[in-house]
Amino acid sequence: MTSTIERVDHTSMANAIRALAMDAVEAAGSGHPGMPMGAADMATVLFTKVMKFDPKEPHWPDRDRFVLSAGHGSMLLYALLHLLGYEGMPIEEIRNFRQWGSKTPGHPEVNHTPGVETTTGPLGQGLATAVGMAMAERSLNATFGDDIVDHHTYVIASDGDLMEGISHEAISLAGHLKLNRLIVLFDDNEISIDGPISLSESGDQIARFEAAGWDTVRVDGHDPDAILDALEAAKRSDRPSLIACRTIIGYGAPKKQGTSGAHGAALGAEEIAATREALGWPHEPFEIPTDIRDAWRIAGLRSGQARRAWEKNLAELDREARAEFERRIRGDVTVALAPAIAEHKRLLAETKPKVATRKASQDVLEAINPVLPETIGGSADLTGSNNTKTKGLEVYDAGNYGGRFVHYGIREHGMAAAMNGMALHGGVIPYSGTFLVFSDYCRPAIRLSAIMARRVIYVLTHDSIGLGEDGPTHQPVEHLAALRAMPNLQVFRPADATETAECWQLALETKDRPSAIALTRQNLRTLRTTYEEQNLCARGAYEIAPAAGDARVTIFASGSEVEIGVDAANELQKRGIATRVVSVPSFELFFAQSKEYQRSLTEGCEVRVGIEAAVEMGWRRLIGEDGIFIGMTDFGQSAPYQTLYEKFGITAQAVVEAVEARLSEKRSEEE
Ligand SMILES: Cc1ncc(C[n+]2csc(CCOP(=O)(O)OP(=O)(O)O)c2C)c(N)n1
Repeated sequence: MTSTIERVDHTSMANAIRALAMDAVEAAGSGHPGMPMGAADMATVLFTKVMKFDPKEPHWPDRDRFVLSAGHGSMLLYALLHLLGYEGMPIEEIRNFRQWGSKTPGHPEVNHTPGVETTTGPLGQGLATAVGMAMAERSLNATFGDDIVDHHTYVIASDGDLMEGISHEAISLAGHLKLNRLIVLFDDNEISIDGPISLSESGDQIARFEAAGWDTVRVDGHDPDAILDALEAAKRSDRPSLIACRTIIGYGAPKKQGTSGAHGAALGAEEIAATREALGWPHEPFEIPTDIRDAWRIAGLRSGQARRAWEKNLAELDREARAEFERRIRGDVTVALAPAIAEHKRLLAETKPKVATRKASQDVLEAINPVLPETIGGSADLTGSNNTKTKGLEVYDAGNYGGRFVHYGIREHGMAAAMNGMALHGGVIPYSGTFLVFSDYCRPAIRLSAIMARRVIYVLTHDSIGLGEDGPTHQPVEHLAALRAMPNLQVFRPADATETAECWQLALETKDRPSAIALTRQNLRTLRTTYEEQNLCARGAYEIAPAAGDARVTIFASGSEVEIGVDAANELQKRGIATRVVSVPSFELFFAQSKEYQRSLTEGCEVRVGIEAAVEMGWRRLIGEDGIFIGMTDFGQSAPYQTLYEKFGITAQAVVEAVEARLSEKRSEEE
């Protein structure tokens, strides 16, 4: 039993969070006071008694991770960071909640606010991201041992987090993998925006988690002793743990607590005055009494010794292991990667394989994985189709966290979010596969990879009607455009084995952006027949086949359609029309080149053509309003792929005819 004094201290400390949350939301005129006020007790116990972290070193690799999955309750996290003494979190930042340029945006953003581990806001994502953090922790632990990697991932999740579909994927994956370092505190307040949860939910969350293989317990979320006991028990469990904390949303606000009125709006001056009264918190807005502030600061110092001990452990590692750990945490790959890619490209120039780019991707991964032991591959149950597993990669599972291949199951969304968690955790580089068409199932998590600027690599195979008989449900047509529309995502569509190797190199060397690599099911011939040391794909688009003479036509094409472009150019040149072919493995990288370089690819051209077995959206920027686009205008069909290309008119002959027709139109206009 804790003494009365300690108990009073806990309450005062929790009330400091409540007061900051309600006052900051009031000052901003918007925000969510209810969640932080309700979850203040569990957060106080977690951060003052359980978690290992050091506000002076927010990036200490062996810190416990904390994920506020209910990102709308951001003031909970900001109040904690302020009270614990994180640098860059003075009281002014709390006063500036939700304002331009503040460190306290509406929802927590990683990279922006020290101490924030992941961007949250889209409900369910934080929980699923935390699964990846817990996976990465076990993976690194398997390599570097308990002295270097030994921490937990804690989550506060709300009703909304657990109602979202992604939570199913996340909790079943975590249960299957027995991620016992993952501990979820469920802010079980039975309220969401529309009112009581009973309006839309009659399930049993505890039973659901149990069915997924978790340890579960229900506690009073305002009883610090019960919360602490549950957390201590969870740390001893051999399974992931759910602690359902029954709380009252807006705890302390006499009229609004326990109602959806406390969820997402300022409480109002009158209710705030009444809350101060009810909580026994007579202090001015944003004023924290010294003794309470000191208690929080002392809590922030709790792990200083643990961190220093860890630093000693790291210093005592043998030189090689230590350098490797530090390299992995920095995320540097180039020294090992560049020679492996160069050697692989030399081999391709000799063998000139005719392979699908998904197979070419596997071949280059065979060269990459042995030199980059930090890669963790996977597939959403399409391992044999995505070709993401290489020789010697053991399966990552509960019995072998040293494995580097994850069978994610048919959980694309959970997989993508888990990869975000791994990339955020650091020390590992996640890549994993599904069909391009199912990038839609990953999209909310891909968007977060892009917002968070993390190196997550999406291997997206079966990238067009070229997949053939599976038909329109499996044939992506709008997905490349949709992915290219996303800021900060690199979308690659390589045309042959050499381009595939170069795109992989670019994806791995780009530390601060996710990449999607679109790959074919069907075989493609080698178009890059000579070895070039330079990574030509780095320019996004480059001349892959020069014109015989001054080019009158430029054909831009990506992926499997580059060979159609080359065939069309050969035919046009036979007919006396000089044509260059430009391969476009990445729009984003091309548009980042100088205007001069961009223009050089169409210099002197009368006609520009774009070929991609997908919708036109985005292509006009390359080919202009009067360019010819050869691609898809509707969903595909079920048939052998050669038939589909014929029937949809994506052929060299169609290109030749369109170009000739355009040139003769132009001639007659001139006459
Ligand atoms: C994917 C997604 N859908 C909708 C929202 C908008 N939204 C924010 S909070 C919320 C309801 C939250 O209810 P709950 O999770 O119980 O949080 P609490 O009311 O306890 O704060 C909704 C629908 C969102 N943030 N993310």
